[in-house]
Amino acid sequence: MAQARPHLYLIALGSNQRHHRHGGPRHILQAALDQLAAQAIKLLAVSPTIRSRPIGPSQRDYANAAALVETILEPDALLDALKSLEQRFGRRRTGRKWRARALDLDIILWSGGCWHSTGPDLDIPHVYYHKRAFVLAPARQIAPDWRDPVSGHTISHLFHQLNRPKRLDHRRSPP
Ligand code: PH2
Ligand code: MG
Ligand code: MG
Repeated sequence: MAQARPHLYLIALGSNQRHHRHGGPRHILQAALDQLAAQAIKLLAVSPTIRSRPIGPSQRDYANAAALVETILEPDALLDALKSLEQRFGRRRTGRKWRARALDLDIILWSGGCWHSTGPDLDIPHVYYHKRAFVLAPARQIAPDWRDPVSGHTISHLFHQLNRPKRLDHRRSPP
């Protein structure tokens, strides 16, 4: 039987809570990567871990990283695998958006292009990633040339676009 062709994914990792066994956010990300690699999810590249200021209501800084992975799992099956890993790290689904979490694993890009599930569960490309330096900064270290299938821009371009100094708005009159 022919082997299913593996998919490539770019995954963003985040943590801003301690775990009773694994320790602080950096250790949690490392443990999560180890557990991904122990499943049928091959780590092709892992970025350095950065510390980032929280976006949203949570007060604690995050550890963020990105991983380029290869797997035969389709997007919805990979999402299930990532969700169960989040739960094993104590993540609870409370319905409250962006609360502090021990582990967040988001699918950002997929070699197959775009994916939209019927529910609100999964959109690839990730809806906000092009506005998030905590995703683009690690991602550009491992996949700078990966092109967003919607805009056609590379990760490297999106990162520079986000960090470009904002142009002054000359239409506004001085206060
Ligand atoms: N994740 C969020 C909301 N805010 N802020 C930072 N710095 N890093 C994150 O990973 C993060 C966030 C929702 O998933
Ligand atoms: Mg997230
Ligand atoms: Mg998430």
